[in-house]
Amino acid sequence: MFDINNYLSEKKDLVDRALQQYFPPDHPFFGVMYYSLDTGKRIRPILTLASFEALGGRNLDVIMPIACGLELIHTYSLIHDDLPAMDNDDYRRGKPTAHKQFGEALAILSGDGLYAYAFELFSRGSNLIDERYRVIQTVSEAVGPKGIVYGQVLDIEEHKTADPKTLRKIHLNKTAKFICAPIKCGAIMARASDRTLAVLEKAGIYLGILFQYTDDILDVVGEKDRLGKTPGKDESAGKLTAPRVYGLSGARFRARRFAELAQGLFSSLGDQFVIFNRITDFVLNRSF
Ligand code: GRG
Repeated sequence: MFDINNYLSEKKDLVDRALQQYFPPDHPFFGVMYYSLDTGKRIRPILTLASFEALGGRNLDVIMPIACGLELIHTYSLIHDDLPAMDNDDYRRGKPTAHKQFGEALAILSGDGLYAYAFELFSRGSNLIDERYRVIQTVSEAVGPKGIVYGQVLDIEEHKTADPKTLRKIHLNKTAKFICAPIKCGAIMARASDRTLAVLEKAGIYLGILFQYTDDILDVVGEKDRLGKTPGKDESAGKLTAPRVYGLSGARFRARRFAELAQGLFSSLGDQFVIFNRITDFVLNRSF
């Protein structure tokens, strides 16, 4: 019987092994960069592998540098998000944040290094050049000023009122675009049609909004000290979160609705996308 937890754990192991290969211990700064990369659910690279495989992609050598590059960018964003000038967090992924471990300067540089190294990985390989170009275009849009950087700018503003439209803008830019982009990257590398990419674009955004809903909900009701995060920190810092705008049960209701919207679209792409419905269920019900 198919078990989503086994699936995620097998894919995570593959990603973890590939990441280790990209960070050989002989480089003097790779250890610092790898410190922050060392744990995590690996959801973004798994989404890339899943869409690549759903569309018939088989060659891991083609997709792994791209999947792992996305994890590098995600990790850079976490390191910078944790800095004193931003969220000022002491723990991330169950251990002291990079700036607590190495000081601010090296933390900033390790984020910068991960970000640039990701693009080196995206451009590795002498085949599928047009597809690689589209991957770079897709990722840079999702993580730049039209994506997570803008989301972060909105997120660190003080929000005196619980405005649903602003919440939607934060969720879309801070999180959803960079959940959607990995799905699209896998599809691009498998040479998906424009029609499939258009459906994945919408489904990926719904899945990404759902991802941030469950993150906001877990901030309120998650296990104490979830991987080092202080429960309720976001709400008490005046952040705009789904439970603050809609209440806990309203946020849960809407999360289920976003899951259904994503699943309807994934289902429309055929049986090979059923894995995305299981991943969506996992995101909806996750406890970490
Ligand atoms: C610094 C440009 C810049 C952006 C930061 C990533 C981010 C934007 C802020 C971190 C806080 C946050 C809640 C971001 C939304 C995305 C998100 C839910 C990140 C956590 O991702 P997971 O759950 O983490 O995939 P792991 O550790 O499992 O990889």
